[in-house]
Amino acid sequence: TIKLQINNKQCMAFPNETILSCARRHDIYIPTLCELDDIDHTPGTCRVCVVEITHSKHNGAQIVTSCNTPVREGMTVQTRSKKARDMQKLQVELLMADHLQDCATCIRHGDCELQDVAQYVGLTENRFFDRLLAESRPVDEASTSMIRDMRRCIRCQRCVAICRDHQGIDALVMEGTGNNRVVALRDSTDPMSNICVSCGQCVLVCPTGALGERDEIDKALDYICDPDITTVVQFAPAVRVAFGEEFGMPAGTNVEGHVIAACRKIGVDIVLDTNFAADVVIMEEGTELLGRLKEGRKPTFTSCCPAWINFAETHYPDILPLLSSTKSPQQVLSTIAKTYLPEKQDIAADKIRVISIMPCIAKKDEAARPQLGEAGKQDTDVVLTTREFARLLRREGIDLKTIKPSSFDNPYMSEYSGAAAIFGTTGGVMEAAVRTIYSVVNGKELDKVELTQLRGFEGVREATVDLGGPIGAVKVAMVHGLGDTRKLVEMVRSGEADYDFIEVMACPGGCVDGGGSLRSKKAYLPLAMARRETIYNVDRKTNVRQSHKNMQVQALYRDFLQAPNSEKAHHLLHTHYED
Ligand code: HC1
Ligand code: SF4
Repeated sequence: TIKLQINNKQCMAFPNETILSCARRHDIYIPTLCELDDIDHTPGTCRVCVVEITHSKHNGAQIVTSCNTPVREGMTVQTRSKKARDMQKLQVELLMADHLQDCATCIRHGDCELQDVAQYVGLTENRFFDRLLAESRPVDEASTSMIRDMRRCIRCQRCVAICRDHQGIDALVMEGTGNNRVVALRDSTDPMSNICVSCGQCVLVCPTGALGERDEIDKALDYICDPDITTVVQFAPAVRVAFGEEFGMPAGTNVEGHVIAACRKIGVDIVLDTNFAADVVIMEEGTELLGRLKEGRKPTFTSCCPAWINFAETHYPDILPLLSSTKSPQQVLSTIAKTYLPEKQDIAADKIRVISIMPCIAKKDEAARPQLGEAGKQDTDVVLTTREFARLLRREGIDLKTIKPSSFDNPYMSEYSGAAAIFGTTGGVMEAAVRTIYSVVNGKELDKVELTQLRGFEGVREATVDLGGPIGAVKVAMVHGLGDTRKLVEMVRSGEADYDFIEVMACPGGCVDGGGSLRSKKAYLPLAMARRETIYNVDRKTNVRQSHKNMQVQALYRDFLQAPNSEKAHHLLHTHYED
């Protein structure tokens, strides 16, 4: 080990450890902006982490960036000396000068890492205020789901790293020189060659408001406030366990009742649950899978993750026939809300608008797919990310923490099984499907409904499940994160992998850490475990743990759809993909 002093405190460091890392282990705070420990990203570009080395045998006194300067035996470091503080402040001032300073109009206002460091260094004026520099940089609004505002970019390149190293997409590059150096889509001159799949992982790590979803809060409010419109809100399995944090509740708090109450308070007419539709998806997808297994067609890929669909369509169009044709729960809910619900509740179908709250930005792409609407009208009218929903509640003056929780009251489309609840975490769709398929094949329920082999956090997990009857043992796998997905797809194409059924979630951890979730500053995916534990507990506490036992789902088939994969069900609940 190496001995050194930081702020007059004796510290022990590992060989080659950086000053920043050693300081952190000794609970000494140094401001950082570009650096992100969770993804091992220390490009040293923001220069906010400067500290003063007051003594070193090798180089003497100097100011250095602590994120990429290694410790040395006998070194003395000051992070809060006047010189260090002045230099940190100057760096932040320079960053601000090169950044659009219209903070109040920014999607990250009040939740921004640049604002945090500006406060930390005590920035009270900016001598280099010159917004013209930043204003000339591009705002890319070409995507349905996200906006890349390069006027707010500080060139930390976290987005470039996450897309390249973790998602394996490599859609982002640095382009231009000097003040006009920005992050751009690879081949940005040719929109047709866009390889971004809207997974939103780059948004989760962006420290400022440079990357964000396309904000549709006003569109939602327009519908909610229109007395002629019946607004239906649905919210995703993961939202209820990944939303309370925004309002100061512990990670993983189940705020289902709070979300329902908040929706009613802002004037939503009908609150439904995406979980209900997840049960319907299992009925459709399970039946489809069983049919394919009987025909010997394999593997079948799940199709509820829209960034995965974007990925398959753009990167591996030859595998599209392997994808389940069942629409995602979001789309199933919207379709049923506009067909079945009007029959049951005497509402004019053409007056219904569906707003969904999703931990995902690719769901905005999904909602806009032409094949998921009728006569040019989207089935899902507005998709709000979890972040947008939080901003909407703040705009309406609602504090989730103080609201009295409520419960679902719709008798047709709000009940859900434990199988639906676990859709929100990776492996959940697979587990839910196995529970129902086993029952269909054997006429009895599985003894042990929890498929614990699929519940780790490794990128690819697999299990062999005995479905009994003529089907017998099947090999199933689940993969999350697009880097591992690419590897698995390559193995399927080369014949190296012989799975029967594969669940894919584009975001590491699945929807509990989707690209539309709340952003955790200076961290990447730290809350997934707490959120998924709550989801598993919801499943354990739910009376009904299999989709086919959901009474409202049974009523839907009895009164409306006839049977899973019936002609009507096929027409309403299935889709196709296009390369
Ligand atoms: Fe998901 Fe899904 S689980 S895709 O991860 O199949 O977003 O939560 O809503 O549609 O149900 C997301 C979550 C979500 C769909 C469901
Ligand atoms: Fe890459 Fe996903 Fe961001 Fe697109 S949304 S640039 S694929 S990380």
